[in-house]
Formats: sequence, structure tokens, C-alpha cells
Amino acid sequence: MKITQVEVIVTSPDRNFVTLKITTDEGHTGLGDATLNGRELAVVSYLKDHVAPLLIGKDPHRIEDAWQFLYRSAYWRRGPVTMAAIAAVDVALWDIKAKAANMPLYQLLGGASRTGCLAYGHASGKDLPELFDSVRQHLDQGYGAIRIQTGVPGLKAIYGVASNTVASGNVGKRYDHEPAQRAPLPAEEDWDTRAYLRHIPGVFEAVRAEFGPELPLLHDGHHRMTPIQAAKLGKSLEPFDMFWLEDCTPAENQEALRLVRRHTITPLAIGEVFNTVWDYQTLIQEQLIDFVRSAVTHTGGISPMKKLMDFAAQYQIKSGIHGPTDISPVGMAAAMHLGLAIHNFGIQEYMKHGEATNRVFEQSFTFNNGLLHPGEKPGIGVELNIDEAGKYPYQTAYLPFNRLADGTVHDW
Ligand code: EZ4
Ligand code: CO
Repeated sequence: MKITQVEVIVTSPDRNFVTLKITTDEGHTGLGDATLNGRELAVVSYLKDHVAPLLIGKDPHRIEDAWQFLYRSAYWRRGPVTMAAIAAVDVALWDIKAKAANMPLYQLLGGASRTGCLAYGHASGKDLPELFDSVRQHLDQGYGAIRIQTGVPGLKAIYGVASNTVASGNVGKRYDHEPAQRAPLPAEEDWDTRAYLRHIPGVFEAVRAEFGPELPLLHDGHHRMTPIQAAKLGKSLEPFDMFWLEDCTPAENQEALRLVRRHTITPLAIGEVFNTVWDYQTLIQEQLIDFVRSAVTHTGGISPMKKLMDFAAQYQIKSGIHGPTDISPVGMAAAMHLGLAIHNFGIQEYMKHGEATNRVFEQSFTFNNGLLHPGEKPGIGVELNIDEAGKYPYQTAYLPFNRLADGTVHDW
């Protein structure tokens, strides 16, 4: 088999998505997600200008060789643009291989280790009544685990609280709990870590009082704390039996987690902005985390994610694969196949895509009783409807950023 065509499709049904489509001389096609939120066109150029010409004529079955060739021959290693581009190639080739084998991808990864992948959704509200309504809506939709984000008194806008975050300069509509906005410039939000730390424990106390002890609860700190602040939050949340505390400190400094770990038994999840296994070396070997947050889309694809999760398994560290709406249905499907197959699956983040997105991407996954399953179609189970995709050209969009009261730019 030979690769005959490599296309990069940009579409913006509810938000921007970048999709790689590889076609072979035997008529098989494979899809890969290359969406890098707010920096989409950089990956489009990387793929179109620097990767597509290298793939024509190659054997699509040689996935590991293609991965190593793209990674090592570039000379410049790692980085989100490079790794999203390589991930798209890797997933598209796995899609082709599984279609050629006439099997769903998870079968090629060792077969199913479970009946389905436990998913968590995002509940949010600017105050407790709004938050409780959002939790109830998620329970009604069948979610069996829920992330809790709330407004903080005195702060106008805060990560993860959609209704509270329309900042000046925003000309587009924010999609559900999706932080990116269609606008010519990023929106500016405000932040105060001490106000946040005072408020959050009471929120979890109230949620436990309302919804009981069983529901798995998660929270995302979105890189905003110092190590000692993160330790304090983790400790103060211990009575509420968290499933995890996510991204408590900025991700570049792996050693910071040593300090957090010394002070709290709240489970820690990190890594949605990581893009290689090396970013986890210290975290995994020193058992500083409990869950790996990497997205298949941003960490080089199925091949390295399988290796990363096998490494993590030696330390009883589980998966918590990133799955916001800025991961396309193609990236979500890849995550579901991997999650179904690996032994150390933990939980899968799952936010529903919009109707327009679901028309562009025809999908075969199911969500029943809180469990995701990728379906039984050969390949990853997603096809791109090119006519629908063509209706939605790229729109400039940015993630927001924030400043402290004195104007200092803070972590977002
Ligand atoms: O802000 O996906 O856990 N989920 C998150 C996301 C991220 C966006 C960034 O592209 O932190 O909402
Ligand atoms: Co996050």
C-alpha cells in the first residue's frame, strides 16, 4: 500500500478544527486531529508545507517508522506545533491500518480491557444555585463523574465558568464551557489566588452536602497556584474526597509537585499542555502524580501515548486523557480506543460537541450509563463530511488571559 494524497482540512463549525486526511492507492482513508487551540494555522502550515510532501509514496503500514522519521528528521524536537502535526499523521495511519484489518482500532491495541470508559463532564456556575443546576443537568445526561468550577466573589471572569466570562472585546459567542473565543484579540480576565483559595473549599463542602459522598468530583486549578498554594488547596480539599485536583501549578516545573505531594493526599492530575513522554519523566518515576492528562492530539498520537501509559502503569498511575471541545471528534475517538484498550485507564474528559460539529464529523461512539465506547466500525470510527466542513471557514479565535489587580499578567 502507498500513500497517494495528504490533505489538511480546516473547518470551524462551532470552533476551529484542523484535520489531516491521508488517502492510499488501495482507497483507504485515515483521519488525524491536529487542532491546537488558538494556534491552529501554525499546525496547518507545519503539515502542509513540511510534512505532507514527505509522506507521498510511503507505506502507510509503517507507523512507527513514520513517527520516528518525522520526529528525528526535523532535528527540532518536541513542542506543541510539531507534536500535534505528528499526532495527526500517527492517528491517521492507525485509522488506515485498522480499516485495512477490518477492525476497530482498539482491537489492534490489545482489545477491550473494559466495557466502556468512565467519562466526566464540566459543571459550572457563578454561584452555588447555578452550579447545583449544572451538576443536576450533568447527572440527568448520565454523567458518572463531574468537574466542579465556580465563580469567585469579587472576580468578574474565571476559568471554566462560561456564563461569567464574557469579557470586553469579545465579538463572538463562547461555546458552552469552552474558553476560546472567536475574536480578533484575546479577552482579558481578572484573577486573585487568595480570594480563590478562600472560596473553593466551601464550594466542595456544599456540593458534597447536596449530592452525597459517592459522586466522583474533580477540579481544575488551571496552573494558577504556586507550589505552597497548591499544597494548601489540596490539603483543604481532603475532607471532600476528590477524584483529582488538576494542573495545580504551572506545568513546566515538574519538581514543584514534590512540594505539593509532601503536604496532601488529594490525587493530582497534570499534563494537558505536555507534548512528550519526557515531560513526565520526574512526575512518573517519583510518583508525583496520579493521572496523566495528555491528549492523544497534543502528545504525538496513539503510538507515544501507548508507551507513556505503559510506563505510567508500572507506578499505578492512570490515564485522564484531555477531552475538551477543542479536541475534535477525531481526537476524541482516538482517545476512546486507547482508553478502552489500556489496563491503566482512569477517566476520560468528555464535553459534548455542538450539532454543527457532529454534522461535519460523522461518528460511531456511544455514551451510555456514563461510559464512552468508540463503537465497532473499522478504524477509529469517524468520517469527515467534506461538504459540511466547507460551509464553515476558519475564524480567528483566542484563548483568554488574565491579569492581577495591579495589572501583572498571571498564568492562565
Ligand atoms: O483550557 O482545552 O481541563 N480542561 C481544560 C481546557 C483547556 C482548553 C485549552 O485549549 O483545562 O478547558
Ligand atoms: Co485542564
